Amino acid sequence: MADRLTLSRGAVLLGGVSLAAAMSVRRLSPLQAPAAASEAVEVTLTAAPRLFAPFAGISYQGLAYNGSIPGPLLRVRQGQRLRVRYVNRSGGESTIHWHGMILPNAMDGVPNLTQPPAPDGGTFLYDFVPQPAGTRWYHSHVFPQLIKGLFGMIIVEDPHDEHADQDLALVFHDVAKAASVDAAMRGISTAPMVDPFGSPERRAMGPEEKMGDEVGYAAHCINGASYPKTAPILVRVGQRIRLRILNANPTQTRYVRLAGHTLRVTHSDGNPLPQPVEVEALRLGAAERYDAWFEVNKPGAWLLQGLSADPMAFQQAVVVHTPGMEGATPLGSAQSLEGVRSFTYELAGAAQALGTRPRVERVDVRRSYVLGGGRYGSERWTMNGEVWPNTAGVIVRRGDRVEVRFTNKTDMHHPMHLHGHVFEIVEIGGRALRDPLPKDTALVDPNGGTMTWRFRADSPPGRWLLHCHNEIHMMGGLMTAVEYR
Ligand SMILES: [Cu+2]
Repeated sequence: MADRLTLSRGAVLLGGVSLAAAMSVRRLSPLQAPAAASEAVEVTLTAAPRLFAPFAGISYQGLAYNGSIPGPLLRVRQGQRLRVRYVNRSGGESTIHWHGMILPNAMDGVPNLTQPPAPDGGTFLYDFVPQPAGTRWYHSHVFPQLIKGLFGMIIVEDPHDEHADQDLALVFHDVAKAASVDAAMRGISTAPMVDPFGSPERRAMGPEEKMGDEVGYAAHCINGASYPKTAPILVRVGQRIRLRILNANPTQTRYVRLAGHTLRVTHSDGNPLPQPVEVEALRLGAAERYDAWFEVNKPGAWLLQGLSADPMAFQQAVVVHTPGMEGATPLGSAQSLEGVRSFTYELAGAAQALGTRPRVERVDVRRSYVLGGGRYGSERWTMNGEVWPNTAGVIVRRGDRVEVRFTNKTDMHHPMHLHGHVFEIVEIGGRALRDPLPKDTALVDPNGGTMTWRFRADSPPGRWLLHCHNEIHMMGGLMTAVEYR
């Protein structure tokens, strides 16, 4: 199939990929020469059905951008304009949401809220200057197209970033069992919880608790392939490697570990951390990203893995090896988090003692949401007892300082996502963060857990969705909006 990324005069295309590259770990091209302010990146993205077979015995009728799951890796320099001509041949209405971007509301890609969806066979032009810099992503905002494969990573290069010997994009994604998606939507799924032992998700559940809302997955992938078909990453002793990791799973949290190494986390959801944190494992809620670095100190072969209690979890792995070690048995990690120092917001934000409060600041708009619902056999997931579109929004004026607080009365973590803004986490479970964490998606703890965000309403005016990024919960009503008046 022809590569449908197209160029037009005066435009540059960075990070374009061929279909063949879809099956390998994509090595990002080195930084390009700075582009002139007048230059734009022009891309055509075509969504269409694709049979996806990452593992023997798995043949999944999915959807793909330009024939590839995940979609092409897009790469632009800070300040460059991006023009994406979206050609929708998905078989239904569709949009593209630019997750983590601050952009004109009409470019945000929410069907019937910010734009009329492109009809099947139709097109839509997305035209904006991607910002802020960092690791972001794009995906359909029409259910269940994200679940079926319409997602990809977009990187906005920051000219001030530290040098990396290799800069690697790793999209963690999974093949959902369609019947379990339907059952989860009705709250009667029999798919088990697969979070690893020692994880907060596992600890939140009672031993006899009936789930009903879990989605089951038939295959686990990184960049379009399952281990052992994932393309290995060749590294050299002395190199410093930057990993940009996205959890594109529509419902599950992913833990990621590189055997034999610690990871230095520098960015959360593409935004620089107050200071880097050293951990043994990353924790990524649905839609979260982390930039994590490691140094190669000795020859060897190691597995970079997604951890879960799913018996097929081994599929989500790639081999990282030094020259000559491609035949060696790679060192792996146990599928457990017991005794493992994994990333937490509290660690990265230097959480203070219980009972501390975020620093006093003028706040113009304050909103509290109780997250509820999700009982066995129910399809309702609520905010203050209501489901979208009846949930009360956050009404702001441009320039307002806004505080949003969540209290999660359900027994599941919720990856809450705000469109069009970067917020700061300032409080978790009654502990203030000394260094507020800049993010666009954050997991709110269950069973009465709290989290407070602050942000400035200085994005382009419009209606910006605020919702759970677990697709089942979002479709069950766990959604509202920040509205500029
Ligand atoms: Cu949720």
